[in-house]
Amino acid sequence: MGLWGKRRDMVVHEEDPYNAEPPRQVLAQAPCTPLDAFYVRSHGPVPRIDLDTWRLRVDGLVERPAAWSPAQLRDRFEPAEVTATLQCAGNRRAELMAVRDIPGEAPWGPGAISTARWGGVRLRDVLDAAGIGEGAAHVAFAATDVSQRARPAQPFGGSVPLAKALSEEVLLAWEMNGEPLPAVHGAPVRVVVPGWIGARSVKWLHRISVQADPSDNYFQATAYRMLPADTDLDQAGPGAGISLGPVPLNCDFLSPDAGTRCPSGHAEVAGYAFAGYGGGVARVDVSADGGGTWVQAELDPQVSPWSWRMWRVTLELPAGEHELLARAWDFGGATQPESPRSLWNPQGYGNNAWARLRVSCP
Ligand SMILES: Nc1nc2c(c(=O)[nH]1)N[C@H]1C(S)=C(S)[C@@H](COP(=O)(O)O)O[C@H]1N2
Ligand SMILES: [Mo]
Repeated sequence: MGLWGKRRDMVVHEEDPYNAEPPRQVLAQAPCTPLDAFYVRSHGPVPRIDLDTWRLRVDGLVERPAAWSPAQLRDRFEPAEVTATLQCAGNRRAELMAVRDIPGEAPWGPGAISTARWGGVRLRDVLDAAGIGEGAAHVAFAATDVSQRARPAQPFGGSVPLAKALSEEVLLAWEMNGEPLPAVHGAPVRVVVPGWIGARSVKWLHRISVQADPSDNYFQATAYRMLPADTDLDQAGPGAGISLGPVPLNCDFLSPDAGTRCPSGHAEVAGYAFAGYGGGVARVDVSADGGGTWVQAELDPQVSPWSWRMWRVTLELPAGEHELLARAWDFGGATQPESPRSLWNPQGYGNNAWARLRVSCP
């Protein structure tokens, strides 16, 4: 086993803090990602937490501020489960970096995305118990891990608008695929905000604050924002650009692996598509001729409105090198942009261009 109980074949972008994604083929194996393969994105070291004294505080614009122990959370609120895909805003950044360098950021491939059956309680129930006060518009989450990457160094945090926080799919989770939440994924309790970028699903949660404005944490106010391509990062202050929330429609290949040979001329091709915010994937097209013609992939069931959808197709390919393309469509008839060129941004977020994969058939 590798670090933090992960597979040895994880693609490790950083050891400390641990940042790693699974190989494509491993993600292809099941709609829920095994815990030893689920990607990890952390901005600071896994914090040490004393469970005897740990309390989850709920404060700010609430009528009844509270502090809950893990046992009290379990006893007081109804259990809830949601199967949801988590995707980092930096997923597929490597393709943006091929357009133009993005210094200081990890070159994530297509695997900064994974799916789990999350278990815990609804954030809404915990907020209801506190009683939302006058002027409330955002719910901020504060964690205990200190990130040296933030300016100044500070614990990780973020927020979501009150309406999302009160949606039934948003959980305070302590189980993943029926197992206790592993330390590296945020134990004892993390937030899970289905359909939103991974950064809003705050791990090692210790404080929930209801407030009038979004969190002023570095990872909400400065990082995880979509900036115009010509922005000078040294000049852009907090609040610049678009605060990332809902995940844009995306898809990628999971099988075969990049560079695979398919001697028989049949290529069994599979991948994922994720309509984070759109409620489901309606169609996936695959092309072997640069987008001249497209075939529609077969779609596996949509396990939950908040999960990705696996797809597969068999292609007959003549001998030679091929570049395969894939693009998903949502139920609104929207599809993905063609090229990462039009999406490049200084922090390398939100690449959802058509997926590309090279295979060779001798
Ligand atoms: N406390 C804390 N929460 C965090 C982070 C972090 O560094 N610290 N990283 C965020 C980001 S950017 C992502 S993509 C997800 C990744 O969750 P995972 O490591 O469980 O896959 O956690 C989010 N929550
Ligand atoms: Mo992320």
